[in-house]
Amino acid sequence: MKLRTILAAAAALTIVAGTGARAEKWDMPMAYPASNYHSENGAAFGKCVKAATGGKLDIVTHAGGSLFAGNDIKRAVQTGQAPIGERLISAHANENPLYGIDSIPFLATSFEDSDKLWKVAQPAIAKALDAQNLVYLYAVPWPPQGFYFKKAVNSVADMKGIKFRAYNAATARIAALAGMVPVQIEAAELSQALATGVAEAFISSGSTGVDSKVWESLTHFYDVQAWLPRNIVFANKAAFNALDAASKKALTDCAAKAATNGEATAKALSAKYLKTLADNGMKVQPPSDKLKADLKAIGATMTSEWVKNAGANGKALIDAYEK
Ligand code: PCA
Repeated sequence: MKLRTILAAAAALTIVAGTGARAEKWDMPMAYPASNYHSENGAAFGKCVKAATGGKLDIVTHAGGSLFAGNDIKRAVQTGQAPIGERLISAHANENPLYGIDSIPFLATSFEDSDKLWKVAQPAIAKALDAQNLVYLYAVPWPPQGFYFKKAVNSVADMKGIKFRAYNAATARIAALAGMVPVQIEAAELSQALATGVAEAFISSGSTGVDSKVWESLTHFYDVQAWLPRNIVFANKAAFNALDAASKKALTDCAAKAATNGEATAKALSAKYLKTLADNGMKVQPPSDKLKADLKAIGATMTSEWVKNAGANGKALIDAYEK
């Protein structure tokens, strides 16, 4: 076991003696910077739970992958090394295609459509998480995903050979279909990867572009609005079940608030992030018609691949969404 893992396991078991009543401390690993709205929302969620339980359940967030790296958070919570955590769920689409439903290119491209899709998909995703020893608490979308490059790109042909940072299977597949070279990199390592040339381009929200100060390495942002992926906050099932009824209710009530507040913040910040990119000298623009058409074709390929992979259940969700 890595030291970080051992420390996390020890922290997860820490029982803090409160004033009279026993208080329990839950360490909550998160992957994105403390200043990111997902992380701030997670911290507010923790405060909400602490207040609602009269201090009995103290959720302490650890942003930036400081407790577990993004890719390790889900397993850590599944195995009880952490009682709760936040993870970009589409990064686990290799375990279950349903986890990638929010990253099907051009299926749900606005906050409204993303909500519609999530309403349809959330029960199935919560069930899949339950089968993996996880209790679904809340999900918050990222703003729409656009392309970052260090040159003008007006067609998929212009992307050929570029080293493309991927954060899930869908982003790696886009790279492959566009003739680029995918390289999986956590958001926490993105700035460095761009600075050293390990990656030269990526797809993400304005939020992550601003967090990573990408204008230090890249020049062009294309607002293609491919999809809005979600971070999910989940708890370890045994840890959740060990709570008393009032604490469970506090968790789910605060989770509902966090879902609403997190998404409202994402919406409010969406355009501001793109303005920040532009203010720092990036060319922020819509895609050319040719690029749009090329990407649409890639999207069609990926949609049929997803449906094939996800089977009848997946297809039923898409049909329900499109109804
Ligand atoms: N930011 C995260 C995932 C999606 C997003 O907008 C990232 O780039 O890692």
